[in-house]
Amino acid sequence: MIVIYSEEHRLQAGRSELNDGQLVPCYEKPSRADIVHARIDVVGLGPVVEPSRHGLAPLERVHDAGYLGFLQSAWDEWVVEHGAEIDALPLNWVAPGMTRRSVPRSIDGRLGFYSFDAGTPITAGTWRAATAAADCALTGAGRLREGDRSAFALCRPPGHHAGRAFYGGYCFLNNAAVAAQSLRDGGAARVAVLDVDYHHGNGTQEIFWDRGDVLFVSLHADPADEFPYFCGHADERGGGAGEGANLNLPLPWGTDWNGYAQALATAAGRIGAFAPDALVVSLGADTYGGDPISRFRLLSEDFLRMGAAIAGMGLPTLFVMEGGYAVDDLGVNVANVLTGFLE
Ligand code: Q9C
Ligand code: ZN
Repeated sequence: MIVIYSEEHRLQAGRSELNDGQLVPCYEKPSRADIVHARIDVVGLGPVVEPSRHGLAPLERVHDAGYLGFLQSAWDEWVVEHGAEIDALPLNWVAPGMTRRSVPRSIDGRLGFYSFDAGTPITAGTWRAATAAADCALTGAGRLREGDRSAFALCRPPGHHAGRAFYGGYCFLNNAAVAAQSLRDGGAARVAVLDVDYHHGNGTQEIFWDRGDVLFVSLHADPADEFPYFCGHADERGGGAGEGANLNLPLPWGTDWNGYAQALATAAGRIGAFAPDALVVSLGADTYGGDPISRFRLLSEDFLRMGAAIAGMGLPTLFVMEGGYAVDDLGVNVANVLTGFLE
C-alpha cells in the first residue's frame, strides 16, 4: 500500500491548547506522525512518497474562499496584534440570538468567527502544514483514480472536524472531504466516507450534509458526553438531496471491540447498500484504551480486526490519518489497521 507523507507536518507545532480550564501542551503534536511513519517502515507497508502540490482549487471545492483566505493570513495578522511568542487562539464565539452579520475586522474577532473551540492553535506554519496534509490526501485520491486498491495518506494536522468555513478539534482543512470531492470530480459517481476516529467528524458531516452523492458514516463517542458535543447524534440523517446519506453511530464511553464491531457491521451494511465507487476512511486511533483524551477500550490487536472488517467492504479505499494521542502505541495501532486491511 502506497503511503503519502510530507515532512511539512512539522510546521504545525502548537504550544498549548485550552483543556479542562487550563492551557496544556498540545496533544496534536509532530511526534504523532513520526511514530506512524517509523512503524510503517518497520512493517514494510509500502513505498513512502511525497505528495504532489495541488494548489487552492481542490480546497475551494469543499471550503469557503473567505475562510481559506483567513487561514492563509491569520498568523501574520495575529503577530501584528500580539507578537510571535504566543500561538493564536480564539476567545469568544457567537451564540444563538447574537447576530453574525459580517466578518469582523479584528483578527481576534475573526478567529472566533471561523472556529468552534480553543484547542486548535494557529501558528507560523499552520497554513503550510495544513495544505501539505491536504496534498497528501489528494495524492492518495489520485492513486485510487489510477487504479490502486488502497493508499494511506499520513496527514497531519488532521481534518475531520474542519467544516466548509470553520476550524477546530485540531483540524483546519478537511483532508478526507477534499479527497472524497476529488474522487467525485475524477469520475466516481458515489463516494462513501467512513469515520472511525473516536470523535464525531462534524466537519465532514457539515460539508456533505445535503449531498446524496457522498455518504458519511461515523462511529464515535456519544456527543451527549463527548467532544464535539453539538453534533453526532443518531437522528442527524442529512438534509435535502442528502437525506438518508448521513449515518451517525454514537457509542457509550467504555465501548470495547464487542460493541465497536457491531456498529462497524451496521456501517458496512449501509455502505454496501450505497454501492460507492470508492471509500475514504477517516482513520483515528483515539478509540484505543490507552488514549489520554478518550474513553473507548480498543486493544492494539483490535485494530487488525478493524482493518479486516474494512477490507471486507471490498472497495478501493483511501485511508486518511485523523486523531490518536497515545503516541507510544499510535504507530502500532495505525499500522495494524493497514496490515489488517491487506491480510
Ligand atoms: N477534554 C481529533 O481527534 N478536545 N480531534 C477534547 C478533552 C478536542 C480531537 C477535550 C479533541 C479534538 C482529530
Ligand atoms: Zn479524534
